[in-house]
Amino acid sequence: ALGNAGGLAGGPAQAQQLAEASSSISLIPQPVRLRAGSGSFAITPATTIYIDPQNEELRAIGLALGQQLKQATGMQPPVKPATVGKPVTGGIFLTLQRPVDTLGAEGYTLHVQPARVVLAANTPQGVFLGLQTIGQLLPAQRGAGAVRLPAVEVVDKPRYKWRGMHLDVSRHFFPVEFIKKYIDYLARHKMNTFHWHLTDDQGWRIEIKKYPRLTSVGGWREGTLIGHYSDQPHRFDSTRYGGFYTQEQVKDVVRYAQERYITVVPEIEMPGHAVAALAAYPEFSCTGGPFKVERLWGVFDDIFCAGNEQTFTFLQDVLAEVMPLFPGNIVHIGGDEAPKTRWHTCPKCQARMKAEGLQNEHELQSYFVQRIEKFVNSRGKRIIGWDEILEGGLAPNAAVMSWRGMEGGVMAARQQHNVVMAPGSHVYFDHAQGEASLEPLSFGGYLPLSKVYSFEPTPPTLTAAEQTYILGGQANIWTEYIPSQQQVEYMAFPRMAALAEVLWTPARQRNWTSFQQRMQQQYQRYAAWGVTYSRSAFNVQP
Ligand code: TNX
Repeated sequence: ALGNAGGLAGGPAQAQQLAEASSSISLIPQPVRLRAGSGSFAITPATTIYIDPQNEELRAIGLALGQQLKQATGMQPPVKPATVGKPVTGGIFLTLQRPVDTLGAEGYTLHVQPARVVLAANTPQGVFLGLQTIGQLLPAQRGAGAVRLPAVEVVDKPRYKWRGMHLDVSRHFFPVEFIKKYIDYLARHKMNTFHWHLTDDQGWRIEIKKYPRLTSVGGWREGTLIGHYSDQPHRFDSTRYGGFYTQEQVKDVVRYAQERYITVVPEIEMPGHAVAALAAYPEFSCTGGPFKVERLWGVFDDIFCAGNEQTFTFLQDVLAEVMPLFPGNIVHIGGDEAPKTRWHTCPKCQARMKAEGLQNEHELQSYFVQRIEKFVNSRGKRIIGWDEILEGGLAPNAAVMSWRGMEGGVMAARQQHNVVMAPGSHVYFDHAQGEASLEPLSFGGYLPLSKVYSFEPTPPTLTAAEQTYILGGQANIWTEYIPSQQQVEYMAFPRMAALAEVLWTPARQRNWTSFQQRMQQQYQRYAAWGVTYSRSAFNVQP
């Protein structure tokens, strides 16, 4: 099905291009400042990685670099504390001792000289990000023997602080091993946020001890949709499809992400996209059910009941179990695509509206989100929601993830709320990236690499003060038509590379021609990592 998948033989012209590209410095994302020096640093059996003494976090990063070098060369350099006051020679020095104010928490400087390599940052996270740059100075091929890092001077820091990738594990489920791989890929692209879409109509994917039916019932659907989503009649096979993550597995993933300086943002959808939860606990709906975990895609009328006190108790119990698993300070509460059909005819919802003086069901949704926000805030965290949470009034401390274009984000920024831009027009990686006839079945929409590269997260219509509320951007991978790990990779790559550069590199330095050239080497890296990447960019005239 993945007709354009990478790893297939390219033409001779392309091979030639690849060979030339590999001898130059090809970094993605492009750093803020990059100056090629003369000569190179040779990695030999004598090369040592030095770190600031007594810094355990740097030690872990040093070990990671050692692994990286071992993969490239076959040799594993030792990690040793540097001697204070004595300059490192013949080694790679990771240090926090040359702080540069303007580089912030994620910036770094990297000096590769024939005598030494010095990677300096204000924080271990900055050092880790610089390590990704060193990784790209190494040849893509593994086990290359003795290698040389080209002399270079890099001064670098990200443009945005939210550089995210989302993955929907409800419509299709992906095991922990794949989630870790995905996190690795994010790290190598200097992304720092993983938005884990854990619940939806077609499956609840996180263990909640107080409500075991969420996963024993809500984690499984009877029959898997076969074939098209068009107007053809739907057919299902007879398998039971599903899965979920235990809390232990979630902790394991979060730890893994933390080691790579990636924040995991869990999403628990409410009040809509809740059919899997309602199949398990129909009493939290307006009608009482019964419901089945959905096997079709779409938007469904049965949502959490806003008139029922027990619904709030339930959702707070769920969040109380979820929040401690995630050290980051943001929880995604969904908020998108919640039809108000049931609320409109539900006596309890209508009574609630009357009692609270709410004019319409949008205000009832706002009431719903604000109650949840209060609870989340009381536990020291903040909420983010899809841009529908603007309707009926934004909760006081909520951030907005703008997906129906940029307008929601613009409105939120004007109200001095934080914003993450994820517009369907530019960063929906579930859309096809090449000529339709060559691509696997996907959601409608056409999103070639060049369009991702043209994404501008900060709307120029905002004032300078308003622009500071734009935290960054992210791409979403909804998996209705993405049943396999390989296909997730196919949809993610190479588009993640374009997004990474959009979110990291200063806007004025963005250059599509240069990016395409640098991508030649990135494709080689993908091949070496074993990534199923799309070659659609070769077939399509942007
Ligand atoms: C809309 S984007 C949704 C998802 C679907 C997606 C398909 C968003 C917040 N909601 O439930 O998977 O469209 O592209």
